[in-house]
Amino acid sequence: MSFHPVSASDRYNGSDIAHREKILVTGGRKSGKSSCIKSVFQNLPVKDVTYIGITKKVEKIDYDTIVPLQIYDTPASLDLDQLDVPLSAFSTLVYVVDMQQEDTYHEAVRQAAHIILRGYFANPAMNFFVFIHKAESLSEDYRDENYSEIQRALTDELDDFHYMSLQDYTTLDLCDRETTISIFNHLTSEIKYDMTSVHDVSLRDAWGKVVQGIMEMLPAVEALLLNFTETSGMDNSYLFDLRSRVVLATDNRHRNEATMEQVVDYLSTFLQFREFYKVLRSPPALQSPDTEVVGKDEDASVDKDEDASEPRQWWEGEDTDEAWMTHSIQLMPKCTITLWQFTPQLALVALLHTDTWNARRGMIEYNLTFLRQGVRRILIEAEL
Ligand SMILES: Nc1nc2c(ncn2[C@@H]2O[C@H](COP(=O)(O)OP(=O)(O)OP(=O)(O)O)[C@@H](O)[C@H]2O)c(=O)[nH]1
Ligand SMILES: [Mg+2]
Repeated sequence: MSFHPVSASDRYNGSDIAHREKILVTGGRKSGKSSCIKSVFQNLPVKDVTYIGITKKVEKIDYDTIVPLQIYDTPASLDLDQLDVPLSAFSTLVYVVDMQQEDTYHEAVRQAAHIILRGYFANPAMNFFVFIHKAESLSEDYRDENYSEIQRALTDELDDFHYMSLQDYTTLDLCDRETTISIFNHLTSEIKYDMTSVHDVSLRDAWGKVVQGIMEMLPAVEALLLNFTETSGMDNSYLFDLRSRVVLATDNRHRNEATMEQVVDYLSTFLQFREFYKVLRSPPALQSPDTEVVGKDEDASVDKDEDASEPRQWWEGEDTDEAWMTHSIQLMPKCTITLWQFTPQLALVALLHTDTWNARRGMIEYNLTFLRQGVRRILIEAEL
């Protein structure tokens, strides 16, 4: 068993920030914006989110995964015109609403409608997500009620919005009722809502949808996963980003939260042994998650310049004879979970019947070779 280590030179050539997909994270004061980003993409332990502190200026978090990302963590008092790039540069907007703060819903919803409309005028293809956050803090009934209420309130706000107040930001004629109705219809069908909490799998699930929304290669990867899962007699398969534990693609069958939770828990537990693999392997050592994530600041540019002197993609310099990391464990008498690393960043996790695994392991691993090659080819082509 061996683990392909992630070294600085294995990473995407991230120095070209213009090619990063930009995600703008906004929301009210203390709604949980920084927690949502840092607990997933900077591996901040959940117990430490209370100590994050107020975000006073925009912080950019570069994250290398299937698509290189640049996530903007913003202060509550964000002025959209003061960003260092035009709003049109963002492919995705995530608005975080604190589900606990009923007294500020109205303000949050009003601000969300305004920001979403500005985003739409700047880039009509922008993806919109609303994280209705801190869900675990409310009882189940109350939580579902608030979740629906916030969605209803934002829809009403977009319906009643004084569109003409934003005329300076678009060439569309906002005096025309038909135009505003079509904007409203577009946004109500495009805005995706997720109930999230740093305390469970829901936040990673929501981020998975965000990243999937910007993966042009998603349908091709999903088709390969579906084919593999069906021909191998598996129940479910998930392509994970290893560091963030965000799902980048699935076979999209029998998907449910309990299974997701089980798979993410397994992966989290398994990844605690990363350092163990590091000891087994000779250098270059596996980097710790914190050092892999680079905030855009002066120090970071020094590292990046060193990388830039010898730009390498993740597939370059790989020893093709080296075995990929793989692992399997019988969770319950009838259920086995298996993991195969595909690239330094990605791993496939699959759930299947223990009988199937015992009887067909050879065939499954044979099929897997083709799946791995197929996924890697799609990713390499997307990079070139
Ligand atoms: N119960 C609960 N509390 C959370 C959750 N996420 C964040 N918090 C708490 O919410 C508070 C604010 O979190 P931050 O991530 O700093 O919020 P923010 O939106 O970045 O805040 P500002 O940058 O100051 O606007 C902290 O005390 C967190 O502990 C969650 O999922 N559940
Ligand atoms: Mg913050």
